[in-house]
Amino acid sequence: MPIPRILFGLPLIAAGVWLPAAGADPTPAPANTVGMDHEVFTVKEMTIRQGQKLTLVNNSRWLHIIGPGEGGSLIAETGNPMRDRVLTETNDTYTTAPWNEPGTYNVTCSIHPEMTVKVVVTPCDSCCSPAGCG
Ligand SMILES: [Cu+2]
Repeated sequence: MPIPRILFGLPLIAAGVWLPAAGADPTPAPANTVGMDHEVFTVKEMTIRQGQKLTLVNNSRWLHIIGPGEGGSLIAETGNPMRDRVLTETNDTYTTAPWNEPGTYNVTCSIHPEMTVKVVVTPCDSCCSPAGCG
């Protein structure tokens, strides 16, 4: 009696599920960045000044597909410089374009709907332009 082919695939599936949990943890995300652990951003909210960029760091061994939106739904937002979804792998870093419009925005992960970080962009004072505000 031949051995069913599925029995050869099961160990590979099990390895794909459990191997990311093995080994040393990746380096934590630096200060003033948004880290990504397994199924969570390391902060719930990040405040930046108008004209600043935002850096997101995947400090987990799991993939994340991040973009504008909330609760795992990627939806373009007016004023949110993230236009497309971005795939981040272990130790990967992504820096957005400048956030030029003051307001409150959301960034989420389409793989992990629990992952949403609020980005608050505060306006520059009248003393400086957005380029010099950072
Ligand atoms: Cu994710």
